[in-house]
Amino acid sequence: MNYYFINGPALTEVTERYTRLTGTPEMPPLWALGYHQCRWSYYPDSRVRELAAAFREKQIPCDALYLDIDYMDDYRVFTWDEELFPDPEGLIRDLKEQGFETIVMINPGVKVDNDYELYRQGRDKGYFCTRPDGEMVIAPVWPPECAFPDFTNPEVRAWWGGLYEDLMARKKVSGIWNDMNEPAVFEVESKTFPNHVRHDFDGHPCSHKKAHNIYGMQMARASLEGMKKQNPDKRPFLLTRANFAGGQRYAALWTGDNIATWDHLRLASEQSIRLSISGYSFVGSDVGGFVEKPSAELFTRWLQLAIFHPLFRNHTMGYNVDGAAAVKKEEVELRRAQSDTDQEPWVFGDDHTAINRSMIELRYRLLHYLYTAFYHYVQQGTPILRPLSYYDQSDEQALSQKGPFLFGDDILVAPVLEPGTTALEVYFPEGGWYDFRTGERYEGRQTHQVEAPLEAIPFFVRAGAVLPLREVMQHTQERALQQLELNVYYGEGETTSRLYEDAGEGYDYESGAYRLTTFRQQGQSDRLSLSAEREGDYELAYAEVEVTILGLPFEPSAVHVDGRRVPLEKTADGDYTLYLSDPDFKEVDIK
Ligand code: MIG
Repeated sequence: MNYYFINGPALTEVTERYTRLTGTPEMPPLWALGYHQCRWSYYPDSRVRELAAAFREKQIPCDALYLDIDYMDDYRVFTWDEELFPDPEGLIRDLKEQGFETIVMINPGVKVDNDYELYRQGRDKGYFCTRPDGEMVIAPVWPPECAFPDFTNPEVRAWWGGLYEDLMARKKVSGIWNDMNEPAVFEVESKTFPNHVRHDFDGHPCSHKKAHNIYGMQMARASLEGMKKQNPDKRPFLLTRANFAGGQRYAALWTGDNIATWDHLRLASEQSIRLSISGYSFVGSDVGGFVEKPSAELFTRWLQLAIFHPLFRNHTMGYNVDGAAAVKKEEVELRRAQSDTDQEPWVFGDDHTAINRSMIELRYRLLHYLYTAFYHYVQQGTPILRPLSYYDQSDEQALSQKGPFLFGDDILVAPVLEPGTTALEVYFPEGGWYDFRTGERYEGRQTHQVEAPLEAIPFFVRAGAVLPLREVMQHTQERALQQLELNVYYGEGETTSRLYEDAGEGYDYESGAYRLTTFRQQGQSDRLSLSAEREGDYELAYAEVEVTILGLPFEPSAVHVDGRRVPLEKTADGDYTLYLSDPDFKEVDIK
């Protein structure tokens, strides 16, 4: 066993160095940071089309829809049920035209069936896991008898990766969801393989005792490599349930089957933060809870928390029975008629629909900011979610804070994790913090009471920060950006913030088509100057920048942008707005 000691001494640096040691992912496609809608399962295809239409009709932004196991023909991976989905290409194309990316599930268990080409290939080539006596491991998962590819064998990984050709290159799905890759096995107490199962382990044969923890990660690796090969110009999106240290290079992760309770809401927050400081930032929970149906209040609070989780996905088990052998489709339909387990953002009454819509819109407003935080994660290993102790580890009060957390460098989130909440006591670490909703400023190293009515999640922007805001769209690629908004939060002394932009898809950014802006703010009692330095040559779609200045401690008399005097408008809230027609501005000076 090798031990690594990492002496930051700053906590953020410990995570950064650990993450660089075990690896960072590539930039995700921008759409993958939008809102995702899932359930077990949307079928047949007409229901998926209705779902897509409902999002657009109700004007609730959404970028991705999922097909859970039922789209397959009798749970045979890499096949389609021809009755439920007679024309997958057509469906996926139509969804794409409406701005939805399709993500489909692929499990490791391969149905034992001599009429199934994939099974025959794996069996004949000896690609499935075996017992010490050389016999194949056969166990029940969705199909009653499954064989399991040995993903620890490089040849098997290459084979498995190649199987994605039809899904990726022909049917044009945008993402893959790997589930049950612990590997999960039904009807045994351990819920997984016995220890004696053999693995290739990249040419160093060993037992499952050694390979268990990396089995799921090697499946994700095989999937990602295959996806990249099929569509080399597109950024892949892969979601996995099982993974291991370093697996953040291959896939996003969700926290598994949770329950629609307030306890699990708190766990969703804690688990996501812990994963993030363990090098794994592309994480989130099943919003609303997987098992059972949340109350309207719990659902809204969950959605509000998840705005700040890099993976933003609503998922529920619907009418199915978890962990048991397959429930017959007719029975599922019967239960569907008898009970209501729908969990889309509009099923909790009109008041909640309006709140839920505005929360998802808020996520889309914050996408530039999240994308920039993701860029730092990819470049530096900087965790996107951090406990307050990461902000100031010399602050004892900050060390003991459990609820509030940091989202990127400049935002402090105070999630509501209890029913009936209307206000929260929030401890603020060093510095000044502006309530995003009202612009009110709170001083740090103190506890303040803040409003937390159902329709809003309290979050605060660091004094001195420049927060980019994106216009709301129904999906990330609805239209070219018309303008950029920048909220400048006055802060004393010098502060830096960054903004990363690129095409949000493809790899041109690797050859310079990106734009990294470093903003420097200098705040004095009678003057504010903001400079912008840029790197990269990505061509922006927008030509206008709207700058809003909040918290200015003096009455300004003159504003200059790159030496030229420009007008400043005072808003109803007492902030100041100026419009710049040159997104390449270098210097804003306010006196
Ligand atoms: O035994 O594919 O965690 O997200 O909906 C359940 C059905 C199998 C477990 C996953 C869940 C998914 C479900 N799967």
